[in-house]
Amino acid sequence: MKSILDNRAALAKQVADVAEVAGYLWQKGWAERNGGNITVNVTDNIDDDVRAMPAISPAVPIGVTLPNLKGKYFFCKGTNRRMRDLARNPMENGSVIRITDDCAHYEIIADNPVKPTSELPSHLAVHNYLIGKGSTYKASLHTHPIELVAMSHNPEFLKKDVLTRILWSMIPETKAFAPRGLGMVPYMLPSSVELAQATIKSIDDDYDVVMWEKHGVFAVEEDIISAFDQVDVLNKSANIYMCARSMGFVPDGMSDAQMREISSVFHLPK
Ligand code: 2HA
Ligand code: ZN
Repeated sequence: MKSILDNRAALAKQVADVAEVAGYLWQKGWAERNGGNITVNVTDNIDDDVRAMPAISPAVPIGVTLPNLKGKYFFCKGTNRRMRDLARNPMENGSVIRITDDCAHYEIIADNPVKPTSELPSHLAVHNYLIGKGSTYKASLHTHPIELVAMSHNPEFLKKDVLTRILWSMIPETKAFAPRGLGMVPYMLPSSVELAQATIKSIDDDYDVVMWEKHGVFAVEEDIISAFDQVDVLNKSANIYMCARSMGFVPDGMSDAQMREISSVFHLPK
């Protein structure tokens, strides 16, 4: 079957990276049923031939107007689709969409009319924000990492940067590779505009990974592999913390001085 990915190596690589990450999410138990979603801004790898392609769906309202997204292209996981299926067949469980010139609708371009993720308004609002800020970030990831979600059920951990500090202090790599820590968004209805706005506010406070209380995380990065890596290192620390607690003790964590040393050696922002 013909695919938009044929003879477009850079675009095919972006989609292959999404499929790779979708497989990891399933293997880690972070993607039950249709849980989680991924969108990647693929506009840089769209050529004139794709721009000339007719839509294969009617224009669908996004629900918000996003002025920075005019004519932008995204690869999106399909709504109600499973990560484990996206891993094996990305173009049958996701699609490339184009934002129409009114910045308020999307249309599906290829390969199949797979309707994008239920969290599309959040994802696109975040991409709109990132472009507006001049960010080079192209990928956004929402997933349900078990240990991090478990920790978000403790009100103490929801206070600003309490959980960040605990997670950073579990192993030196966490601060080095998730250097902005973990933002916190209180529980809000999945897919709601309020949740999208709160997520953007938290990203604007200088977080790459934001916790949605009792639900999951939302991460942004240059590419989808890097977004996954940030969530993975943070969740690894959450797992170490829980292992220590289940052995019957509260882990000491690295000291403030040890963490300051990491920040200085790795030139970290916080
Ligand atoms: O797409 O995880 O939050 C399924 C979800 C919604
Ligand atoms: Zn979710």
